[in-house]
Amino acid sequence: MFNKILIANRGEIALRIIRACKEMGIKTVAVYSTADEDSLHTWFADEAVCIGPPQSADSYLNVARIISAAEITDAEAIHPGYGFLAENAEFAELCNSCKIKFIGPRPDVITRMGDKAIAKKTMRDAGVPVVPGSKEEITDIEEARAIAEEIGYPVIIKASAGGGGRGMRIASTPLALSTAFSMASSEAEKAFGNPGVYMERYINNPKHIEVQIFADEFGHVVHFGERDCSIQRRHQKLIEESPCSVITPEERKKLGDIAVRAAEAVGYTNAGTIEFLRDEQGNFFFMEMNTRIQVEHPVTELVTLTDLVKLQLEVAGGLPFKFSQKDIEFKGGHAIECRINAENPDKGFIPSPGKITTWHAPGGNGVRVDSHCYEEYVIPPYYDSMIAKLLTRAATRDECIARMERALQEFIIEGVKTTIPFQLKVMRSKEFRSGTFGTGFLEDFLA
Ligand code: MV4
Repeated sequence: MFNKILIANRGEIALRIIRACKEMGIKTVAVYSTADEDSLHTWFADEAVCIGPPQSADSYLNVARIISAAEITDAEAIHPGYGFLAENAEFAELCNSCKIKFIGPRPDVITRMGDKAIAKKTMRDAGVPVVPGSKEEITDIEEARAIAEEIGYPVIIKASAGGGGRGMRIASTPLALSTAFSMASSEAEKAFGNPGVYMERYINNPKHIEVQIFADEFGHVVHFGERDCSIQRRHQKLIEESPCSVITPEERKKLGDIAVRAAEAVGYTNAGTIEFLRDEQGNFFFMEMNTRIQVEHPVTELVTLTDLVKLQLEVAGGLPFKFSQKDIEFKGGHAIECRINAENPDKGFIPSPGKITTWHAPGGNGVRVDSHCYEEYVIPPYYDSMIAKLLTRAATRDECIARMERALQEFIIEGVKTTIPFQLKVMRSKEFRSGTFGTGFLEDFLA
């Protein structure tokens, strides 16, 4: 196992990783920008190295400074968290060539899954169900027309280099398709430097279901069940839960087996997520693979009674799994996560940075709060607006919702606007309580 690791991230996830390290006897090195001198991740690490000014490009994305910080402090490995450099294959490659273990999958796997058209082709070849559409990238409008006729309208054009909802266009008619195709391609070129696009049949109001998978470095792959992440606004998740209300244990096993097969097909190692869309008829289709630990991993930790970050460290440290799929049970019941953002939901969710003048975090049975914030902390304007993850766990979904409603009411944050009042309204809505909502939920709810 490692003696010391560096955490190339900030905020709650940096703290989350530091906590796992402390419990495992691993020493920690934090890196921080000048805007994060007073963040808890900077305080709680054994050592902290300033890597530059606030702008991410000059600090948390500055590869040379991060590698130097690891070398100066003798860190043996780097945990990238999520965002920033977590899915940057060149960074993973550079770590490995500097004899610093990158805590995540191999660089070639990151590259392969980073191109969404290649990822989809890889999965189809491995027998994973995918949405009907183009087999590869489409290069001209004639080809696009022909495929759209075959699969039927509406269709969706997606950027190969996109992902997470960036660079998508929907077309309902052949006329709209020409515009959608050329716009998607030129937007992709501008945004990602790669004009490649592919096409799929458009699925109306699907559920966004993702499966947590994990692989050690000895070829063992397991899954930890699914998360329902359908409650999103402009591709920003606001509420996640596990299990998904509409999935039966038989379906869970089937979906889990598919996800494991997908991970095996690419020689995956460490933590990963396979995203699926579930249509209103209950069919599942592979969408994307995320090659990182995700924001919402704690809902899975609560229902499976595991520590996924510790498992990441063990696997990267070269340890084989001490368990197999049959040992993974869903004894935690139900878990829900609310991402508490410093945003104003009454003004289109605009960011609301600044000083937190009052901070009373909720507690009690079945409540977990992951946050780098505290009273008097000043939220810097340079980064993501998430200031806490509030999770509740209970035996049943109804109890879990009641507990979340209680915990949201207990959470008192003053000085900045937060998403708490909005999430309280969602908890109280009939539609959310039904559990049958799709990705269209928030748009309808806001209207
Ligand atoms: C789709 C889709 C409908 N049909 N693909 C958005 C994020 C990216 N991972 C995939 N996305 C979608 N792909 C087909 N063929 C609808 C979405 C989508 C969506 C997916 C998950 C969560 C929220 C969403 C919101 C709008 C659209």
